[in-house]
Amino acid sequence: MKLLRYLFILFPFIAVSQSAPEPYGVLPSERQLDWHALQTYGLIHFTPTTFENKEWGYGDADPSIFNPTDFDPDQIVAAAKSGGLKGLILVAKHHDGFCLWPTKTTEYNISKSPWKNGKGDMVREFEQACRKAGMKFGVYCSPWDRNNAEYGKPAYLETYRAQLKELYTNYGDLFMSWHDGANGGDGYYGGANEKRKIDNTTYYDWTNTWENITRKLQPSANIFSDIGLDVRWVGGEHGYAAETHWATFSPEANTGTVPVPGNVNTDVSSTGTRNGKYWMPAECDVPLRPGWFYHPEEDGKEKDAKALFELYLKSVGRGAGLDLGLAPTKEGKLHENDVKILKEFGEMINEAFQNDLASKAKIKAIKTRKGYHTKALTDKNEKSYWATPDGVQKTDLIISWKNVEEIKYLQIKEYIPLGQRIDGISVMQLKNGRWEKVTSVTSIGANRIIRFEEPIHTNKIKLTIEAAAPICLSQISVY
Ligand code: FUL
Repeated sequence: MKLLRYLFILFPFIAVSQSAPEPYGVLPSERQLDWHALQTYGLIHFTPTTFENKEWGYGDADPSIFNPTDFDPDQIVAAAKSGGLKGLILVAKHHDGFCLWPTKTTEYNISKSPWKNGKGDMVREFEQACRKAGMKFGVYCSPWDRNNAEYGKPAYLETYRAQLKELYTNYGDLFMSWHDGANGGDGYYGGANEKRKIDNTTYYDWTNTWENITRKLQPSANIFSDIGLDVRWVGGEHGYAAETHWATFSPEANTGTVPVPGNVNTDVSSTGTRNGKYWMPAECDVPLRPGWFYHPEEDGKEKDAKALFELYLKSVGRGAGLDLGLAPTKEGKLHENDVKILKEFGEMINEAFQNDLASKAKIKAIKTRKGYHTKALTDKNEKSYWATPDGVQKTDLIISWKNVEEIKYLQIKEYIPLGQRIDGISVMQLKNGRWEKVTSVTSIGANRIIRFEEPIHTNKIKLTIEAAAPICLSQISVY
């Protein structure tokens, strides 16, 4: 205490930090913050459906067809990693009902296949390959099961829940439990070969499954579906979010009044809801190839690295996540085209965002909260942030350099633990001694990458930021 008093006498100008800004609106959980940090990950489809050369197995494929001759999870994981993917979700069971692990819940599983003489566990092998490479691991277990005789009846729900429990208890911490909304229709159903309809808003009783099974057994797994709970579906499989993407979302019902899984108006999922009820950012899922499964006739029709980079800017660059579908061939590895594309995609990202001009810039804010300096914007520490004083919801940040720089991208990150606060930013450049507008954007959130249509050449940029509460930014990068 004494020392502090002396310091004040000696340096009366030392300002005491102000308290942190009050949080604004709904906030992300720790598990969602971890998800935001990943940005890109992959989704692997590899089941008997691959061997049938179909997109949706009917549920009648003989397990004997599942026999990859050169299964190489390390090759798949390494290729994904070279593309900058930070985790992989394995489709442990697709709509055909075949379980890639030796489950006790159904005979229709990997132990009945010739692969490793029925002694294999593909979920385990993918999991271990991911862990070895420092990648996160998650699972997708399709609720629609075209093999199960009980599908559509209450008994099947117990089977499905038992499958989730097995996946949640035997494969370590999962970063995601992925759930899709394709439900009911025709199928094998234990030989019935018929059409079965279910009411997907009630049949799966998702609230109980997620609260009592997923949250209890995998508290750090993000639950993905059309209605979250943690991450919402973007509403299409094209791989991008709307220009304005709010991480907050108030789901609207498609029909009736209650928005539950399977009854969400996905037209609003891409944009989300400003000041929405839940923190529920969008995931943009999209396959690298035309389909989710490998089809030899689609060799050469993969998205190229440039197309993936575009999707990256329109998903990750809008504060959403990118979930890229990867489809191993019948051999059990990725096709050489896919490997090459992933590598090029990773290189493109590294090249575009390697030389951060903000680190050698001077950043001046018109208004700064005491103790929340602009140097936090370039310290590469997500936990530190620059903020404005209470009552200041609009201010300018000026970024300047000694010399004129060529600028293609501007990256801005809000300090989201305190909520999504910014409504919009307008960007100006100094040109011939005058401020000239370059562009303006709306939502910022976890990450916004602004690409200038043409690279700009200037030694000064001005950002005019408007927010619904004092502004909190954790990072500014310029490339
Ligand atoms: C959809 C499924 O119907 C597709 O087959 C695929 O698995 C995709 C990722 O999700 O809902």
